[in-house]
Amino acid sequence: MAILDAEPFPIELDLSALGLVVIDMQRDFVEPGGFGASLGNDVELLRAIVPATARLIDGFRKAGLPVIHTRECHRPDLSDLPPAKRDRGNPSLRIGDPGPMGRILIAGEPGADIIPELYPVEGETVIDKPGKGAFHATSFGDVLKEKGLRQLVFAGVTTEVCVQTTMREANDRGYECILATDATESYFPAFKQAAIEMIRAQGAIVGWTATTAQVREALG
Ligand code: C5J
Repeated sequence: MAILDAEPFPIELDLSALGLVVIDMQRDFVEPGGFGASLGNDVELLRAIVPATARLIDGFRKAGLPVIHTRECHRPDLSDLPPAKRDRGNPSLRIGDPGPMGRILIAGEPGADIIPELYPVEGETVIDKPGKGAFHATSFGDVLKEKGLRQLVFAGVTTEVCVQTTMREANDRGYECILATDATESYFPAFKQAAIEMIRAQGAIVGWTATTAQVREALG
């Protein structure tokens, strides 16, 4: 057992049941020419968390603890893409359209893959998810059970969409969830801040927050 100096209060970590979930650190969200940029966002904001996320991943790898990566992406035939998702908003490129990094958010295309700096190593699980949350239409829940995990540290993008959705879904399923505040980012800094405050509110209603340094310290 180790104590993580988290907010809104410290949490005891069970290192035999702790894993890291890195959400959607894909080229389509973090690099120019992808889905995030097509929505008019400044992807540089998201790139800024790459060093902290790399340190977090490194800490889990060195501690021999599981790292699970997710990718938001769809089948090439778009059979798992509801029209309500494809047609929302007014992006310059829609999901499935050809872009500079291949078809936007399509499994197997270069843009849908994880950025090289944070690329999974052999043995790490990668979950392709068609939704914002990682549990919907995936094996994520089964993978967590198979690995015997009860506590999850979350990193990735974007804080208030796929990260927060997955964290809340995990919280409802009984997992203790911790958001690594410097290893997550939003295209809207105010949304990130609000998400962090929501998580910490009301006595950790949907989890805890901690910095990468605090998590690494607790990993020993
Ligand atoms: C979004 C995500 N924001 N990974 N996806 O569309 O948060």
